[in-house]
Amino acid sequence: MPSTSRTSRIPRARLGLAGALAALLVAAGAVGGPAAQAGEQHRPKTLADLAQRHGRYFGSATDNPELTDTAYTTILGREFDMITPGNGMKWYATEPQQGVFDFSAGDEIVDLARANRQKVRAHTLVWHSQLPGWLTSREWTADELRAVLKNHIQTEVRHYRGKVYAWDVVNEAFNEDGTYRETVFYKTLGPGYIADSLRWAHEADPRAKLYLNDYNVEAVGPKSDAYYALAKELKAQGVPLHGFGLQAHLALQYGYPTTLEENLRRFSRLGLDTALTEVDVRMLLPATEEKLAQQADWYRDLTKACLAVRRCVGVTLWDYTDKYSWIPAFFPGQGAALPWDEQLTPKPAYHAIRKALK
Ligand code: 9MR
Repeated sequence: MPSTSRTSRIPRARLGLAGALAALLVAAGAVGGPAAQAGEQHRPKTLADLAQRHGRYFGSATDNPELTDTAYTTILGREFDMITPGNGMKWYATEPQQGVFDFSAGDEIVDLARANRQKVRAHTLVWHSQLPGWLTSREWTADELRAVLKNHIQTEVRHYRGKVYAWDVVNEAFNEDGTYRETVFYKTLGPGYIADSLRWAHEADPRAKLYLNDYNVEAVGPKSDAYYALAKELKAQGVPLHGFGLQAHLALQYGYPTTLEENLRRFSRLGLDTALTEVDVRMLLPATEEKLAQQADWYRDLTKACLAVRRCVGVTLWDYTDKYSWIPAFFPGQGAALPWDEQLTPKPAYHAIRKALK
């Protein structure tokens, strides 16, 4: 279970007693003026508050360009206790030239998290996508690429040491059929690049929870089976793997992954944390009342699946509002995937998540 600096992490019984006492004192006029009376006590519970009562977090991705939108950052800072940079910690951003590191985008998000007393899921160290040109535009020998990879991982992880809760160390390593994706890392270094990456990251920050992370792994099937087999092997070899991230980019037209809970549970049994790391539920546009209701049911069900499995530590939305969703640009004609609409108004999905967390 993640720890957090938020006051609501105080064990519930103590908080309950303290809260009751405070309420009594306020009611008796002993402490606080009108502002105190109108403030904290009547503050509606946020998704983070509700999730924390289950020992879980509720998070959102965010991205640097959005941070000038104060209506957006107000909700981001209020509702969530975990944030993830959507792009700022990726290789193209952090090592734009070989050996030249730029952590400004990631730092901005870590600083924001600190200001809002949120934790950070850091994303991502080793991925075939969003790599810098210097890496993709030439051939590497195994020795060269191993050195490049180790240096990238350790420099970045060391930079954020003690500042992030978890790392998506390797992202999207498998194909849909459960074979290894033929990335530059796999082709040059073989499958051992995954264990090596985990070991290097662990050396650089022994306290960070280290994850493998992928999409289309929510249901039991060839791709999640491949992760299950790999995780089992890595655990048996003593490789520092702590969690499995299920991105959960779902689409109404493809059906709900009904084996999600069973799948989470089998990874838990391996001694791993699990997390839903990039949740969105897209639909074919236009969004109708019916589709939004179905979407709400899916958000409810995935939240409940996480709550039902002890080692499922939390849920992260892949940004919280349709205003900043990646979906319309990648899947033309689809969208409306998140619990807040483009005007930052909560949708049925938001209320369904709240209900699931109660
Ligand atoms: O949200 C990210 C978007 O802004 C980028 O353009 C995109 C590029 O592929 O990556 C998005 O995030 C991805 C994440 O890093 C890994 N899983 C899939 C996400 C959606 O593409």
